[in-house]
Amino acid sequence: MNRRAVIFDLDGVLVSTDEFHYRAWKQMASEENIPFSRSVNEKLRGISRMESLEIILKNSSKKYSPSQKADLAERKNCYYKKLLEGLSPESVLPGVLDLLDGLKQQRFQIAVGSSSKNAPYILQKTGLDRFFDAAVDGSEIRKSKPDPEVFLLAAKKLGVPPGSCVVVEDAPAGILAAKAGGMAAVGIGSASSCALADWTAKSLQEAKASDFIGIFQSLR
Ligand code: B16
Ligand code: MG
Repeated sequence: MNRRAVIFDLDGVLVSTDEFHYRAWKQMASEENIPFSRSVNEKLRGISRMESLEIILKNSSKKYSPSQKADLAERKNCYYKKLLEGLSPESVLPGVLDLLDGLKQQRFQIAVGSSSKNAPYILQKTGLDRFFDAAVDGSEIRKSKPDPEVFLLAAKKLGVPPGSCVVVEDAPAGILAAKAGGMAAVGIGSASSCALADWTAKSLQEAKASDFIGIFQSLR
């Protein structure tokens, strides 16, 4: 058994559900007359649902009670789940399946580490679930990224030490989480300019299994 692992974030790395999060928050915010822009949305990558709501509500003049906040988060999640219904195996981002195949051929273990409570549904709808040796979702953790809990639990499930894991992330908060957990980090998309990342690419279309072998060799 290979004692090296690659742990993938889900939203924005394997599937472009990051765009669905944006649209669902936008709909809720518009209904509440709360300003919400793409730049605010960038701050929500990898952050839990309730923490995301708190960031959005900083731009609201109205004060919301805890139960009103729970209602807003639930409303957003309903809009989000409606968008998820349209997912299929074609929704998997370009380059992902080739990379997963390549990593398996090189006998890397592979896992998903997502802050999303919807991750199991997304993995099932896209057919990605059958590729992974382990998965951790938002319902299994108490602290979301930049805390390393989600990735440490994924490493534990795989039986691989954190120092032998590389995390692939689109969120600066996720890169911080990987580093806090003693793991190497690959930044793609929105995290492709993250100075803390050990390796970066615009998308997984640019990444090959051989790049990961190189990353592990450079860590020695
Ligand atoms: P949910 P990831 C994260 O998923 C998203 O990046 C973030 O935008 C979202 O708020 C969070 O999941 C919680 O998602 O509301 O579905 O539980 O990028 O860690 O895969
Ligand atoms: Mg993400």
